[in-house]
Amino acid sequence: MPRNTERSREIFERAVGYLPGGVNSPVRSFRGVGGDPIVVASGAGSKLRDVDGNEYTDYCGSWGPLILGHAAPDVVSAVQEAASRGLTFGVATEGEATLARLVCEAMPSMQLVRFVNSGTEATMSAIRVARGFTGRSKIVKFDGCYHGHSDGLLVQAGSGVATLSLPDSAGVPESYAAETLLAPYNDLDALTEVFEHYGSEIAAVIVEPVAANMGVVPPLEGFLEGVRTLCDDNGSLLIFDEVITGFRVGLGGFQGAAGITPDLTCLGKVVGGGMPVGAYGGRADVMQLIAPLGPVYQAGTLSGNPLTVAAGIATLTALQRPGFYEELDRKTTALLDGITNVGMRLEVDLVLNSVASLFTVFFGTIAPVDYTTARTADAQRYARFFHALLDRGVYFPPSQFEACFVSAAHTDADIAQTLGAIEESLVESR
Ligand code: KE4
Repeated sequence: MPRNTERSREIFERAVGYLPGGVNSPVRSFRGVGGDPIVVASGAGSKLRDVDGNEYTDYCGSWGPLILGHAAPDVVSAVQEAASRGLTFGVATEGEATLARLVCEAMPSMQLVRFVNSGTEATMSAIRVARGFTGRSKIVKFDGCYHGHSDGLLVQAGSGVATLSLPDSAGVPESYAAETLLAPYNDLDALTEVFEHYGSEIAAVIVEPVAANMGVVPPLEGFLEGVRTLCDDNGSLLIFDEVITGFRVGLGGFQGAAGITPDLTCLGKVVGGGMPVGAYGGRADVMQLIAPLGPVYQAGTLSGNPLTVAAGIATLTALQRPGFYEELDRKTTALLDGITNVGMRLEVDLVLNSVASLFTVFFGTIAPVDYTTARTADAQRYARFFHALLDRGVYFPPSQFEACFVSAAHTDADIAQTLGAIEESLVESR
């Protein structure tokens, strides 16, 4: 029985008249999978409900923040209580210090932390303070990693490794892009070559410790340790972009799980419990350069706002409950084992990359280790699979090159229903 999409279509057509592409963030337009986007009316637990009344088990989770699921009662009531006392003051509040303490206690490498309103702001600011601290201008990022949309991070590879990058978006001056160097993810030889050419000019390397914006691509054994060593040997700072992995893979982030200490860390998503958030922090001697203490300027009207802080405190408090992550991992393992088994039984070429409750189903035979191998995945097959799932009440991210998320709100019954939908969708999308 085809889904009724009448109201979604009607509302989206109106939105297109006022919003570029009808959306406030490109990936919501379904351009990656084709077809008309759904328009959501509400969420509760593991479920999304669209304006036509269709219900979906949600594995996109608003791209990562919703580790507790939609409208988690403790989070909603914390936000409602905070809102009843005022939405914003532009003055220091106790909650900011409380959330900062929870973050610094969870990730000891973050000796000081500053809250902002998006992951983009967090990475942009971390890069600025790294440049201020080192007095250097170049930064290194990895192909396929995404750190938000600040100018210097929207770049594509130049003619080869150790060449200056080129803009990957209109509106980014070549001069800005030229301050960014690129290397393939998981490729220490290439990064070594970049440092051989530019080591003394490199302020920082920024890396997703688990890449999740080319689909999920975990670090190979020794990769992150090698990046740490190259930074140390060249006087550059190491920035972990844990906007996705922070509080997702464990209370201590991926740095806690891997036992690697970055100089700076960027957070977002989970730390704000679904409210607009970003955070950056790290070594005190670096963060003390941030205004008003030092010469690196960064500011924000709604940074650390009471509602985000209330949602963040409620969320991190829930994450501290004994067994939280073990239960999340148990459910994720049940889902992934099920997908693997049905894929084998149906003889479908699919590969699962996963870390904790983060995973991607790649259609292909190669387990991606970098952007080049990730792009060999069959995005058209994924698009057909996505829509077949949608028709069966399961919402995966509308792109082959994004991550799926399991939340504490997903039940064993959800997992079982999802596996049935996946089996039928794999057959339908051949
Ligand atoms: P925001 O500015 O979107 O809050 O965060 C930027 C960002 C930074 N670092 C990492 C590792 C990220 O994944 C992101 C944003 N993630 C994307 C999806 N993977 C957000 C979805 C969107 O752009 O609408």
